[in-house]
Amino acid sequence: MQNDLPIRKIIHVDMDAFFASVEQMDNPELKGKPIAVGGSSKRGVVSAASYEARKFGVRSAMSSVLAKLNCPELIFVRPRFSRYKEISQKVRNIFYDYTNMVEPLSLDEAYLDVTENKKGNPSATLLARDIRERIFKEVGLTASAGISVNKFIAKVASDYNKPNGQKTVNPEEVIPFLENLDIRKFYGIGKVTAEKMYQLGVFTGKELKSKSLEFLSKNFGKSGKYYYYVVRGIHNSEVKSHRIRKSLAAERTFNENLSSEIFMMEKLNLIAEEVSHRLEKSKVAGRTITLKIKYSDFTLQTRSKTLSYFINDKAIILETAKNLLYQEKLNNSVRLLGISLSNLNTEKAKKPEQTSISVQLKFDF
Ligand code: DCP
Ligand code: CA
Ligand code: CA
Repeated sequence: MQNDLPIRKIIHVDMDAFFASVEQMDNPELKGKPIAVGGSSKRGVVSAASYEARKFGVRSAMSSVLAKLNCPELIFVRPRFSRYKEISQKVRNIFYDYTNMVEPLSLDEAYLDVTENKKGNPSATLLARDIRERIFKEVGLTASAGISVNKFIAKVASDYNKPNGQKTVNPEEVIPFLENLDIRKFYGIGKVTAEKMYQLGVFTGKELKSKSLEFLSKNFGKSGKYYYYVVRGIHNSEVKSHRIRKSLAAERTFNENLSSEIFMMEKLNLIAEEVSHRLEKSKVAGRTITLKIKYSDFTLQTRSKTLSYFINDKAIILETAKNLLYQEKLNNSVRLLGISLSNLNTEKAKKPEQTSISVQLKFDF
């Protein structure tokens, strides 16, 4: 089925109602309610709908006006992309505890190749369960997963038991799974293509499989070839992990803006501990310590110090971060503190850099 290639173990993880779930988590008043993330104005569109809102037919990409008609109780919430990115990063860091072969597709989903994995666990199904559990415990959100022999099937399968579920398509189940699959569920087949398939009498994988390569190429161009092979369980695209870890960071956003030094020290202590713990776990050390300070007016400041040796030790990280914090007066009360270690010993050696301060304006967009 996979030609001569060894069977791979691929997990596709996708967060449930991502933007909407983040908003419900951060604002308990929204829990259990139909909400839509997006603008409520005449020209607004829904980015994400909570599962409560979906019962009323509210969907992503729907106009806000129509959404409100479908669901008069609908509550609109403005998107906060920086928060979604922050959570996305946390989720990704969990993935990297399992494998370095992680290919993010968007903020809320990624492919993982766990054929070889850092846990030495041969069961991709159990790994997926573990990953989802950790996301829930550490981030507070639910995710769904698909597990199979290639990216295409894993992606399709992650939708199967959504939300908060997972589906494994074992090697021997691949062919029947694809044959029974509704053509609309094929990843890469949108509404327009599905319509065209219908007109050609193709409604399921089985019917798609009955068409020749020539026929599909003639009707769908280059994509025809892709359809021809994926429906036969052949999809050799690798999980493309672009990232070699360049830095490792931890940060905390505070519910209230901090101006007291005692509180900041307490937080810094926790953050240093987390960074150090993660460095040890990943078996890396770094030479550059960067302190990130986000002020209550959302301006962002980073201050860093490069040492002449590699460290992963909490005491030194904390000491350096403290010095950086005291190095210059704070501009305002603080809403976020973070520490990152870069110049990791997994990279090629570089020249030591000067202590630097950079201030940049950053808007949440
Ligand atoms: N998104 C968007 N506009 C769209 C589709 C999605 O802004 N037209 C954003 C909001 C979603 C996020 O991307 O929360 C992830 O998109 P998904 O398609 O994965 O949908 P959800 O995560 O919202 O729901 P599901 O539980 O079905 O995955
Ligand atoms: Ca999702
Ligand atoms: Ca998604």
